[in-house]
Amino acid sequence: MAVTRRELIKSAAVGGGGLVVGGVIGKTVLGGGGAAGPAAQPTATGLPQDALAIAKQRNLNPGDIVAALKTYTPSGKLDTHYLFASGGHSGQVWVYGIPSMRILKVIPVFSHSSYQGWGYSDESLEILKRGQVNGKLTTWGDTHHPALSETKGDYDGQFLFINDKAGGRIAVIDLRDFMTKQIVKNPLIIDDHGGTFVTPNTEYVIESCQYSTPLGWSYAPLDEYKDKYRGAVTFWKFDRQKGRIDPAQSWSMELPPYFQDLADSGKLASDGWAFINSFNTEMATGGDAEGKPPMEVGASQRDMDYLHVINWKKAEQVVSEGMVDTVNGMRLIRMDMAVKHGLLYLIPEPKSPHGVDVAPKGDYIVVSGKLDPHVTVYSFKKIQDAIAKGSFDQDSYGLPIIRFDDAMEAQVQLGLGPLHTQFDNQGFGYTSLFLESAVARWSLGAPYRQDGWKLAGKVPIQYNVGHVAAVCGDTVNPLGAYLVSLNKWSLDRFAPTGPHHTVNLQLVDISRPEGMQVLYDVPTPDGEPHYAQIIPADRVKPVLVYPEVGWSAVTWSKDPNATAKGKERVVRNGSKVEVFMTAVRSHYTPDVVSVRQGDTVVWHITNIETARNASHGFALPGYNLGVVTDPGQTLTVTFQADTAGTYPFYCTEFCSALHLEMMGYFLVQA
Ligand code: K7E
Ligand code: CUA
Repeated sequence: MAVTRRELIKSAAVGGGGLVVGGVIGKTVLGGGGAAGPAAQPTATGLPQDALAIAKQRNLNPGDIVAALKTYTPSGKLDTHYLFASGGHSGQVWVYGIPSMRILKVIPVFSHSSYQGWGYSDESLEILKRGQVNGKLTTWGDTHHPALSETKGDYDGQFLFINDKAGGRIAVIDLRDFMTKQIVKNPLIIDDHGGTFVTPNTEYVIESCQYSTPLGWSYAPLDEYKDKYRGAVTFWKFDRQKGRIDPAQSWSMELPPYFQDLADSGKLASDGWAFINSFNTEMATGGDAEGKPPMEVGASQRDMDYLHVINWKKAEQVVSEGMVDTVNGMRLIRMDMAVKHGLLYLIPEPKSPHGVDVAPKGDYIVVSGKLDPHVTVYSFKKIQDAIAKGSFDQDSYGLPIIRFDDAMEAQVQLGLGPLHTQFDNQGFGYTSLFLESAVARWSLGAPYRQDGWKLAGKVPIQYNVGHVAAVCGDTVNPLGAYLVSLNKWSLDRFAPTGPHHTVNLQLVDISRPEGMQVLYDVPTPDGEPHYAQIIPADRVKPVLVYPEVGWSAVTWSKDPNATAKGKERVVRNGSKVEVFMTAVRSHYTPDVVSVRQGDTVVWHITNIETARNASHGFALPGYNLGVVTDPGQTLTVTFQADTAGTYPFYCTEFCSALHLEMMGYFLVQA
């Protein structure tokens, strides 16, 4: 059955409803019946201009054309959603637009950014220094799970948090200017994984450990693992007014040395609770060179690991009553206290669990075991009933174990290697199938849907999906429409670029009940993303220029070192030279700065522009310095003028026709 030009035009007009997608894939569907316009091959002067001829020449089938129509975003039109994706071991956060999948921004977080001067200005260096690990300035990170701030369980578009698995750190990004404002280092754990997840009003940002060590990562031999090694979860208190985590109001709970994994916060029915997976409840410690089982074998012997169920509302009370130890300045609820006050329960969970995701109403908790073809659904009500009944098993640390059958609501067979689940507005869950390279759609039982717990369809993805993200897909009001699959292997999807392959994000249309459709592949710029979140664009309200000229992006107020036009100066005080400079198209004032070798130079730069997009860079070759000031912004760079010489400085942002002339001389006299 060939598709005629008339049908194509109709399908374009209705956005896909007029065509059966997939039904005609693989056949010659375009240009039949003499409908194929004039030039079906590229001409000497370029591509054919007739739509049908282009489709034929590019070998596009109707499904491709529908996908193009759903994603193509004409020049000047804006995307309707933001995707905030972890940048993996780039240490950064990436912002994409949906449906175009255009990359909009890399937000520098844990790693230097040459482009944005992150890690070179005093302000950004100070933020990175707060996150140093073992006193070492740590300039890379492994970001895993971004979390948008929430109000009543919905994304509010104000802040974004992200963890650094490698350093056990949490960053706070302000979405007024998409800039990192704070990094905190967890004083108990050297690495993390179950972060970041926020409680429904962003009271807390949750971060839990991955690989156990003695708390504070002090030395202990591995044969003392059971006694000395521990896991932990930290509830970082977020001060929304200040836009910062308040470490003094934060607290932690000691956990057994089971490798804690993904976490999620309760909401609505389960508000006040948190859930954390674990693996390696075997407490394997490796030693394959000494004839012990390799780590991954030792850690996969048991059929069940433990879901950790934490009553944080009650724990908060225990903390406020002072029933805590203080370790490295962090208030810590010990395991015995947690048991005594009913703060921590375990529930068996099958086969190397990875993702734990709370359903929109907070009533069900979905766990995926990597080696189990099912997702296991626990009922929060059943968990509460079991706790009330008080009949538990016990682990070797005396922690109460709720019996599997007492808490389990359903198991849904989905396929191979289920990892992570998101939700839509139709009562469906979407679970990534890592081994199968597919995303499964499955129906939730009542009160979500009447058709019961069952698989409802699959879409193949390319390839080996980790997380999936749907629009508001982990909130109390998921919106459906789009899903992004964050795939680990790209294999053959892109023109080859050597042995190191990029990671592949795929946009999937989940709006149609009859089936999901992959719409678009996009390679990542740098690093392997894990989780992402999607928010409607109109919920995010960034400023386009800073509120006043002379603005500090860190304090969000007038910078005391701001300089106005006409007030530029160089102030010498002994061997300290302070420069108060303005930048505006197309000059710096002053444009000549002379110092003596050995002087300390404190260089304040104020971009006095008020025009959108009028950023100015400041590059100082020979001193490893490059920063960027955005319209209205003031920032400072401090350095030792330790090497005599002649150093032209210049603007790195092509800001005007006389951009190349936007330069000056920094003279260092021996
Ligand atoms: Cu599955 Cu860090 Cu959430 Cu990677 S984790 S995929
Ligand atoms: Cu300022 Cu180029």
